[in-house]
Amino acid sequence: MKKKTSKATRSRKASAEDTRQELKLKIEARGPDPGRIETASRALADHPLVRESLARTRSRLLSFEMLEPDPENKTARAGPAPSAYRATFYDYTNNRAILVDGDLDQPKRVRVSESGSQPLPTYEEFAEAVKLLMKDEKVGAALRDGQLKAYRPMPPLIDVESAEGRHERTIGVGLFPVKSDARHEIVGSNLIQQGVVRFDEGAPGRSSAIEGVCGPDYVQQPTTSSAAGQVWITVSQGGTVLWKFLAVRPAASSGTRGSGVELRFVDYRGKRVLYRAHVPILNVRYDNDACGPYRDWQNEEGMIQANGVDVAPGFRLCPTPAKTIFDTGSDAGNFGGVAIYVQGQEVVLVCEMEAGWYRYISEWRLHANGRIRPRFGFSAVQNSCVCNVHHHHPYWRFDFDIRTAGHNRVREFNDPPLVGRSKWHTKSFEIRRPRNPARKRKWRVENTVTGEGYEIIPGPDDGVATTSPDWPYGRGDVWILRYHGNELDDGVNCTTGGFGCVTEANLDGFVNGEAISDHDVVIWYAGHVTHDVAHEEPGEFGHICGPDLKPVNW
Ligand SMILES: [Cu+2]
Repeated sequence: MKKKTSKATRSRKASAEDTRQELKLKIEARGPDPGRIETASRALADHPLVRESLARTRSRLLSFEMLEPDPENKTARAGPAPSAYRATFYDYTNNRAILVDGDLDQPKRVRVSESGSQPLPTYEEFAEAVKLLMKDEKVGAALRDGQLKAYRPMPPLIDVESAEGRHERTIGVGLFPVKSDARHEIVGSNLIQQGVVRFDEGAPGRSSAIEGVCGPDYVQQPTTSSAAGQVWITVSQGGTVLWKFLAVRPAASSGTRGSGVELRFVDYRGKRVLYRAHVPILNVRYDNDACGPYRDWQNEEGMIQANGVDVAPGFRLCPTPAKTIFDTGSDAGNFGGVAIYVQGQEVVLVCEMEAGWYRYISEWRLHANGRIRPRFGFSAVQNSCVCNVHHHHPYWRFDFDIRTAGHNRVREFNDPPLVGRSKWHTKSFEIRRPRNPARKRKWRVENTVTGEGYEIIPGPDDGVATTSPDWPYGRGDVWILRYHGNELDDGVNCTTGGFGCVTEANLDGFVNGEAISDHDVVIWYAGHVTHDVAHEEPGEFGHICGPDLKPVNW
């Protein structure tokens, strides 16, 4: 009884505090206007140059992306959103991608080029691939009458060589038996020959489809992998502005394969903390290479449960916390995009992303006290691969600009000290550093002129690359680099190993001896998370990791 009273008192006290210090959000959409993009992308098919390229072909618009200046130009101010775009069509008649580069402000001027590269399939293209399978004499009937359920597997594209040695566009489709004794398999839907590719082993190499599967059921709902959407978020408390930053939805995020929920121009109490913070690299390695390894992508938004008001394309402001697959154990949702909500003294941004059967959570938590908790979560819907022990590796890129882009330096803390008595020492040149929990190792980025700084404190679940069972796949824990506008990601654009596809993070090449003290610095921070589905607690649907970023002398 006594316990109950004290609990009630505590909660009354807490709620009084919360009302007094309630966080207020102001959200403003940053262009371009979705209507304008829609109009431009529709008009594109009628442009004479595009018509010439796609005349008498079977084709589809795969993506329409707004482009940022490349390389990044930091001296440009955060003005209006860029108006340059790239539209990617796939021409199935000639098995090639058609790239159309243009500018919303100059609708008549476009540049058309062709490419032999294979863009990642979209949800709509996958749906087309399934439709094609429905016509197949072997699997078609079972798919049509619901004995087989189609799902999105890894890898998303299957290597099928044409007579001249080129890859024919072939979409991977998982076929899972429902109330039938049909075989579980992963097939290819060849959109060039319009036929089905099957494998003796039941799945293409580096993948698996056997009787045993792990993870919640796949729910076929649309995803979004390219769409504009960014918002300015201002967080204030009692009339004081605490946070101001730009949030970019995964479907509009930077990098070769997206970056998850991306934050830009992050200011705390009117002072710049980060120029850009994102996750441009994500990969997974299986023990004994049971499947994969896979390089993932972080631009495909899936569904979560989020009730609230849509404040901009891809953003929903919610009065209560949004729920992802980690909370519900369900793949279904009522919203695809980034949910924003306040939880206690934190503002939370969260989005669930899909890559094949994987479900990833990209989350940012910004506390009234200046603490930032970047988080990444790993889950999956039913498939045969994830029943095997595997290791997920997200790589955050933190482009700190403490007060200014330049005049930043990084110091490392070790307790016990590495040498002598000093627990702090300055990093003078670019370097890769291991996390070392035994020395309570952490890092501090600070402005050498004004003294403010932010600490990067490793999280308890972030792992250590060298002790991860898949070492050296993870490559490292922390890279401290001089800033370069053309080093926003490592440029890898393939999914699975072999055929010249190296899925490992390729960051070591950026470490080439440049001085970093009193300069513009960037920190890459990797997580190494072992996922063993067989040992998950009931109600546990994956793992979450991430460091804490904490202000000092602010
Ligand atoms: Cu996993």
